[in-house]
Amino acid sequence: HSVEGRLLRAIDQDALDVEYQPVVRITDGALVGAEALVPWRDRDGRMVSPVRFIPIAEENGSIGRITQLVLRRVAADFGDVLAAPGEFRINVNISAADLDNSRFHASMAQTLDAAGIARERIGIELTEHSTTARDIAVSGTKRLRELGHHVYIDDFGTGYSSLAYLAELDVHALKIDRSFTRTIGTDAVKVSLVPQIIDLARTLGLQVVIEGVETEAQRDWLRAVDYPLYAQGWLFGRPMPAAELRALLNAQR
Ligand code: G
Ligand code: G
Ligand code: MN
Ligand code: NA
Repeated sequence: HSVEGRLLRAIDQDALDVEYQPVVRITDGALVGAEALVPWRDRDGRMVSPVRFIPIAEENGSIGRITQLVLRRVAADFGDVLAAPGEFRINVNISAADLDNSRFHASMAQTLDAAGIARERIGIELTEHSTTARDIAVSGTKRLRELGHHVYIDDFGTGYSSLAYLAELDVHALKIDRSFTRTIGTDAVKVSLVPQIIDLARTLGLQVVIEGVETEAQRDWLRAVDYPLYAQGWLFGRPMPAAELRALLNAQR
């Protein structure tokens, strides 16, 4: 059986895991949210990265079902927290193909409404991608924003978006890709780009999430930045099962 065949079977059997990576406020480490991720454990428990299987799912049209599966799981795992008053937010990744798909919008409405989850509590992450038709990205993100979602550009800095495009998309936040984070505190050329991206976000009035924070030195550098920053990374928590995230959440209250 091909990877594609096994992926389709995993979707059919609702056998994809959903894990949650904490998102914290950099100043005090407060848990403000989490990103839902799908680590697929193929046969023998082997991990297949989304980097490998998401493109397959986009190609064969099953990506919409993965997005639905993730949203349903988020509602099942954290519906009570998200339906109660609070700020805690869970982010899901969507594909450009979802934006253009009325079934995505309908099933998300149904899932969230059934669980009593307000749109504000679900963040939507969209990776900038060379093949995302610009008008679809602009109209699709506008629609999500108008519904109340927080919209994030994921992996910022690795894609193709121009400044004009960014202004036109009018998202809430940028997620700075971990390839930039890695260079904080080193002599690499890219080190200067993190302040530049933060300045850009400041100019555009966007929130910033720094991905891939692994060391205390990186965190300390980010703490010294004169702009409110949020972060994800192994220093704060790896992607974890829902029960573990819930324990973190309870410990904070
Ligand atoms: O977990 P890992 O580093 O392999 O994730 C790699 C990429 O896969 C990330 O950029 C992430 O946005 C993407 N990804 C993870 N889960 C999902 C998902 O449910 N849907 C989509 N479209 N992308 C996902
Ligand atoms: O959506 P996105 O591209 O951000 O996907 C997040 C991926 O990055 C997940 O697969 C997650 O396991 C991985 N990741 C999260 N935090 C870290 C980190 O601190 N270091 C590294 N190397 N990978 C991370
Ligand atoms: Mn993401
Ligand atoms: Na990312």
